[in-house]
Amino acid sequence: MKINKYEGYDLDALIEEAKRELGNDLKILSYEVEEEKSIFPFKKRKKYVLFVEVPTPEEGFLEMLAKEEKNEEIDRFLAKIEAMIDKKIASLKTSQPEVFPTPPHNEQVVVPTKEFEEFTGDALELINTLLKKEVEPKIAKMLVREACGLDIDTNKLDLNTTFFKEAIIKGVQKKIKFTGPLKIQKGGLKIKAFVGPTGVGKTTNLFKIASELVINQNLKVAVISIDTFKVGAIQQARAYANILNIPFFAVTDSKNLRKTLSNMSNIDIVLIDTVGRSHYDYWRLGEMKEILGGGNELIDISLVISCNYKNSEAAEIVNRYRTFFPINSIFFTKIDETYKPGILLNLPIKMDIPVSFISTGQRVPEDIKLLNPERVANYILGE
Ligand SMILES: Nc1nc2c(ncn2[C@@H]2O[C@H](COP(=O)(O)OP(=O)(O)O)[C@@H](O)[C@H]2O)c(=O)[nH]1
Ligand SMILES: [Mg+2]
Repeated sequence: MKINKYEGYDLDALIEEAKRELGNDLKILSYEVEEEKSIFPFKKRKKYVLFVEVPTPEEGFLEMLAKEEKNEEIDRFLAKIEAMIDKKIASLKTSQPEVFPTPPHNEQVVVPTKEFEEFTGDALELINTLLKKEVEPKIAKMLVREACGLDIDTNKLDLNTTFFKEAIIKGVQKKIKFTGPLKIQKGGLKIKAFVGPTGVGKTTNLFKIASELVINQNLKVAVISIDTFKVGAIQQARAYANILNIPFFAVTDSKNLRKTLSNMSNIDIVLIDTVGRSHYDYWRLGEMKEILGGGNELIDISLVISCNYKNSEAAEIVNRYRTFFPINSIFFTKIDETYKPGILLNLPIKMDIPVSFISTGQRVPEDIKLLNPERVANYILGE
């Protein structure tokens, strides 16, 4: 692989120069920012070094695919691998202990007496409330049971709490795991990556976290963007990193990730942003897995999911990502864009994955909250 190096004081100008030489479909490998030393502090300037891959005709297999060349051989091979992955996903699904039907999308949810005949009174009322928020029936029953006792008159289950909120908190405490705040030690290099579909809010929320760590916790943070395809996608992340004045690197392969990580001796936490792909895009996910796997260090992976996804869609996304990455936690976003946030209960319970944060709007850095049972209950009840 041939690499061109561009040095200068204006990063955008360097990118433009590289584009003029190598074409618009530029593949930036990495870039470095150096504070130029000067005896006059006010004369300090930032110097950028940009490394760009020079495209060659004999590219690797993945690059070839990236260009979407029509090649029957490759198409057949792809179809075969996709079938294998589908089979793997299907086996994962069947290994789930239960099947959870999705409730219909209508406002007027009537509790069918047969399905919920074990409940009475307020318990039934709460189930109705949960179904309206698109909590799946089995999940609703499972949660409400945790806050019930036997009503002697009817011999059925009724709430033993005064308020719905208390009942939901009880259920959530039993059924959902919470990661709690990020545990970062000064000097101990922690690596956290955000994966998930395009547009869910990975980049903006990564920088909400980065801001909190830099500004309030005084930690040394670096950001690495893994972009396996388009260069334009890193611009937004780079802009945020410049605002926070933290080191930012863009890498496109595992060797560079390893190299970049090995130079981070004085960093407390590295946040890795990935460029979202369709979860049906096996090749991009495969590439990303390869790059993330190249870091050697243990990477804590958060799957970012928008609360306005349909339940079935979200489950599908989790299953697909799970075949590629060990998902340590779910990071919910866009709670402000839905008034039926049943997904907050359905997904972590069905998938048995801990939950971490929730993004409550577009503002960086303030629109983010750590999830706990009380917050989940508030969002479900719309408080
Ligand atoms: N309403 C709302 N918008 C959000 C939230 N989080 C992110 N966004 C917006 O969603 C869009 C995509 O975000 P981005 O971070 O670029 O997504 P990415 O492709 O996953 O990196 C941006 O316009 C964000 O401002 C949220 O919690 N609520
Ligand atoms: Mg992004």
